[in-house]
Amino acid sequence: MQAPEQPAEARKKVATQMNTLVCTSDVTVLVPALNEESTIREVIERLLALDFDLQIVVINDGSTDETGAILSSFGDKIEVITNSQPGGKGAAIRKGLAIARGKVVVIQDADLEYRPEELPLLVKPILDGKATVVYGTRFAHGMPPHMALPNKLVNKLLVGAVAVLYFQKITDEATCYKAFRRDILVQMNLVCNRFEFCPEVTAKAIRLRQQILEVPIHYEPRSKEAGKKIRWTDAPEAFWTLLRHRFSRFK
Ligand SMILES: Nc1nc2c(ncn2[C@@H]2O[C@H](COP(=O)(O)OP(=O)(O)OP(=O)(O)O)[C@@H](O)[C@H]2O)c(=O)[nH]1
Ligand SMILES: [Mg+2]
Repeated sequence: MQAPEQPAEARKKVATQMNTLVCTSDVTVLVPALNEESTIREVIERLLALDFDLQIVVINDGSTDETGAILSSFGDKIEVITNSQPGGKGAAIRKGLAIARGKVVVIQDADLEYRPEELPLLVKPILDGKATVVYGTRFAHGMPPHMALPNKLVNKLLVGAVAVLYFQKITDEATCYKAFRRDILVQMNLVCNRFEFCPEVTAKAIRLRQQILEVPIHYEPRSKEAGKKIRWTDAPEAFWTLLRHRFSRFK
């Protein structure tokens, strides 16, 4: 099997977009949020405490709890996109990306599975020009002890699928903590709606010949009872997405 090819046209576009991008913040943080009243305030407060010129964009999709009210209390410190119906995490990220102004775009979930204080670990290599795509790996020191067995298994299989399909060795494909130089993410022309965001960006980053730099991060998994929305049905979708984007054309 041949290594995935980077479309020549895509390569050219990346180069030209770098010269024309409007970057008014160092970093745009996209926060997809669906009924996250128990954690959203703390997530935003901890993001605001970071020493970066941040644009924080929260995409609040059809939350029926206090998420919207809590977000309003931050006034113009953050930007909020509100939709009446949940459209999925991937669709939320696409909406947020449309108004992103940072040189770097990074995803922060609205729960506290990931520590906002670790965002600089992902963002700095891109701001310093040392990387274009950075993933926070949860598995640098083995599997997190509180992760459920099926999740451990799926994570292992996803990494295996990336190795087999794309000849790329990474340790954590499904991590939420992913940062991108914005022009690269825009170049991917994302089509995801739900949790296929992760496999789609992994596939397209590799197709665009971007080196994925991994940095170790901490992870505290939450349970379905605590609000986790991803379901086992998202696992086959993830594998299918990796396979589909291995061979499909994208502009
Ligand atoms: N705006 C929006 N956010 C969503 C939707 N579904 C999930 N989210 C948010 O996406 C984030 C991830 O959802 P989780 O349920 O924690 O799933 P997870 O297992 O952590 O999934 P990953 O982030 O892909 O690792 C959380 O902040 C959710 O609130 C949606 O339909 N719309
Ligand atoms: Mg989560």
